[in-house]
Amino acid sequence: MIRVTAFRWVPPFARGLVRDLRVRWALEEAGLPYETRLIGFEDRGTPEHRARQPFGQVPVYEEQAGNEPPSVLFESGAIVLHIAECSGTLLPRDPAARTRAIQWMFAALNSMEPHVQTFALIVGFWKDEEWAKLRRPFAQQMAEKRLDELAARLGEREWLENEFTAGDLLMVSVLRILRETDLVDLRPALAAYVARAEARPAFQRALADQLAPFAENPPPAAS
Ligand SMILES: N[C@@H](CCC(=O)N[C@@H](CS)C(=O)NCC(=O)O)C(=O)O
Repeated sequence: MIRVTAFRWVPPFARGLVRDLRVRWALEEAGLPYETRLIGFEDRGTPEHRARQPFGQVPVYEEQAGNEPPSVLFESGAIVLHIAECSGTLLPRDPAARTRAIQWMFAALNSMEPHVQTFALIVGFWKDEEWAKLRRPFAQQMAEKRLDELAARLGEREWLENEFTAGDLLMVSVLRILRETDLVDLRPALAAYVARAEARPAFQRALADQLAPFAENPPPAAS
């Protein structure tokens, strides 16, 4: 039994971006069924949730065989790697190609995501803050630099390596954070890369399953 912890409601700007989507997508690519544990923002600090996710975030991944205690993982990148390793999908069999795919997973989370996330927050969440207006030009410069470098490497390729891997899954997940900006669309190779990945049936199923509870659950009562 596999269980993924996700939020039962998030505001519209976060819908389709919450990081459980990466895990759902990997599970769909691997053909592994799962159930969800949906939590509210108010549950982030509970001892039960902190025991599974020390930072109070989502996603959490639980795997349980029979009555055994579940094995629990947090960090979307680590979870996607685990799913890829256990399922034999999303990582090439050839050892060198496999290591290169893992290298792209780190590149997505370590070299791209910090700049992408910072810029997206500055132009979205914090856009009216004075400090954000001052910070914006450098944040944009850094995000664009990384995007240009990625676009140059991707070139005409379909995927970062010879086949779709967990590296592409995470890289596209990171690029999607910029969906409210034109930074990806301004780079046709990246825009086409994201569109190719989003067209995968596994992504479409994962996205639909993340979005469904948001329509069914009310926002938390204002405190
Ligand atoms: N590095 C973590 C980041 C997880 C993360 O940022 N989760 C967000 C949702 S996308 C969250 O739970 N935010 C609520 C909070 O930080 O309190 C991962 O990739 O799993």
